[in-house]
Amino acid sequence: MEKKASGPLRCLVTGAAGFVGSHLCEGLLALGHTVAGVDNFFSGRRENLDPFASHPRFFFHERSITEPGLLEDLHKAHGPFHTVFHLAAIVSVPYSVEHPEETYHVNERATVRLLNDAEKLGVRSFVFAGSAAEYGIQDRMPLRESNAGDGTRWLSPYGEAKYRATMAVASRRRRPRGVSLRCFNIYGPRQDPSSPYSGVISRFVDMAVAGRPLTVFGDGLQTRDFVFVDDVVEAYRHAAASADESANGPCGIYNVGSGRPTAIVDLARLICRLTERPESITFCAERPGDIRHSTASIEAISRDLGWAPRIGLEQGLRRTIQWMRGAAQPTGVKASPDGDGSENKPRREL
Ligand code: UD2
Repeated sequence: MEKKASGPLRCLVTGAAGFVGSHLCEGLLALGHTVAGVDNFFSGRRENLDPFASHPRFFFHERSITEPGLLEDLHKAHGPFHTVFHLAAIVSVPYSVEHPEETYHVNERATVRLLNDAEKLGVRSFVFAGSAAEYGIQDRMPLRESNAGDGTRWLSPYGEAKYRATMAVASRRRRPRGVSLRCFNIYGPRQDPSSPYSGVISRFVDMAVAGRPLTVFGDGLQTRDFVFVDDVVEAYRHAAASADESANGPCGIYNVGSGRPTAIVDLARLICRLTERPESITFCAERPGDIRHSTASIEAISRDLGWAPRIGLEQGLRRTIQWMRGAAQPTGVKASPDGDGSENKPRREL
């Protein structure tokens, strides 16, 4: 079923200055929507807002999602929101281990309050940034949405808080319709490579561009499921559009990944090749608490929301490398398909 055309909408994006949030704002603005963005710069970066900060349909509020009455204030200032995209969170897993109470407060309880306020204010759709961390320790791949449950052994307060928030979001069927996207390893322009816990692709690209050896932790045979940030933006738009469907429709939890495992050592070799550097890889001690494998099943999201990733790993890496080298890349949602045929599927998006 093709989605009926929807006109410009008013949206709220929390975590607007984050890596994914800033791409989402840009994509929504490019489609003609009005965007109110919220960020307290705890981990978001002001420069991420630069490409669209002065856009006439973008309104920024430096506030925290933990402030009671936030949504009501924004509703008063801008009028009713069609969709709340809730991405603001404590995003560092090690930080969550050191600050569990703060993590439950921000990632779980503040989400539930926003959800309740969204209901009072008649928001149509509430799309939440869930995480692959919700699956905790698992043996069987690929991971299906039903694999996380109350008996899951989480590796961090981050994973547990995201799981609980996801369950609260997904229980809302109508006004707002709640959807949680369990994103796997997202990568792309604007991902900050500067911390030891930054995404492996941002770190490897940074090392390769600087001419340093790439540091692989452990034997490099551990696998991850990498998904390009523009594809994630499209998944958010598809999820928001599902608010227009029946309350008895599909469940509200979806994995967002490529559906394919990539070994970390293969990733390192590919990045060396794409940056035209000699293969220079240093094997270091395994990272404590590292999971061995993580691959998404993307059956549910492709069946229910008509979403499939369009940017293959090599293409996404090229764009990330180009950005890291300082060649400003147009980002957002105008990416050309990667030739896997998914561009021909019916797509329902905001
Ligand atoms: C991701 C998320 C994390 C949490 C977790 C849940 C990111 C950045 N992190 O952690 O927040 O949701 O999933 O499962 O998305 N590696 C190297 N060399 C490096 C850096 C990393 O070999 O310089 C390895 C690392 O040991 C791991 C893999 O690369 O095996 C991926 O590491 P990551 O930190 O990018 O992501 P991950 O999946 O551990």
